[in-house]
Amino acid sequence: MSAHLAEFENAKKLIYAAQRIVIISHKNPDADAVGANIALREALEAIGKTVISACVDPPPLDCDFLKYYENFVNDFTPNEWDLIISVDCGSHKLLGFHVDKPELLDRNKVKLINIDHHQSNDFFGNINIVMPETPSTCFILFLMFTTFGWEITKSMATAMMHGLYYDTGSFMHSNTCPQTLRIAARLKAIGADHEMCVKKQFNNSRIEQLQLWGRVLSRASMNNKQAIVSAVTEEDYKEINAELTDLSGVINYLNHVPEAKFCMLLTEDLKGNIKGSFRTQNDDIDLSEMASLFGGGGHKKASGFTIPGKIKERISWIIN
Ligand SMILES: [Mn+2]
Repeated sequence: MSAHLAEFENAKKLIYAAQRIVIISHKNPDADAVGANIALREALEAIGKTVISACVDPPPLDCDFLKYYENFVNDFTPNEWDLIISVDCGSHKLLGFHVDKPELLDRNKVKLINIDHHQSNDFFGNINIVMPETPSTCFILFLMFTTFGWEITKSMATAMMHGLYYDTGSFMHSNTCPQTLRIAARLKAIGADHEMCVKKQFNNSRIEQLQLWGRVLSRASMNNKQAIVSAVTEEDYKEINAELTDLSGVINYLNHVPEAKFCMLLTEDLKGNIKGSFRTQNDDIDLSEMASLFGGGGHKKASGFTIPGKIKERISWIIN
């Protein structure tokens, strides 16, 4: 990771030369994009900069306990600012603002530092601190702040812990490297409110969500291809008064059975389409290929597709 020290130094020069700085989180922001924005904002304000946090979409509710959560803006005028810093944007398309403000992509007109950890990053900044070997943007910021000798306050530590926790799936994903746990320990020692991060991200369900998950789990069955399959229909949503977002997360439970080759969850999306999601624990299966049979895509171990149609249940009885 030492190769990034040169970029850190270049970024530092641009930051100290600027007075007015905009930090952009990617569209449909998650806890890493928001946590990174908030931590960096506090750090920049501490060295006397005027800073705004910007995102085309509002920050998610699970971040509502973080400092500056209420202070995100969804518009700004680029030529009124000296420097843009994007955090966690895996491609220039995820800035969101570039659609209305194409000058954001003009490297002569607007100075931009791109801080990110996605493999897909297309190096759209004047300076690109892109570290796909790290699990989260908050992780990169921790390295940056400690390299610069900037103080990390309690509220910054909580914001960074929130991002680290989210992007490692509470340290369960394989991206949880030894340094991830060392950084988490340092943040905790500073006073990061890690219990609140857990509470907001994991112990935070609506009753309608539990009821919907109940239907998904009770219908799960293993077919003769050793795939676990379950489904929810439009009627389920209506009867429970659930929302589409209530479904997110339940597929990880379908993926808990080690004997299964993979699992599939079918959902009606309330707009006349069927959404299929695949997950597997198996290293030998490529689910992105399977999803592509239905015009979808994704990763080897997690993929999905959307096709028009309705789901039908078929029950068969046999005598033996
Ligand atoms: Mn991230």
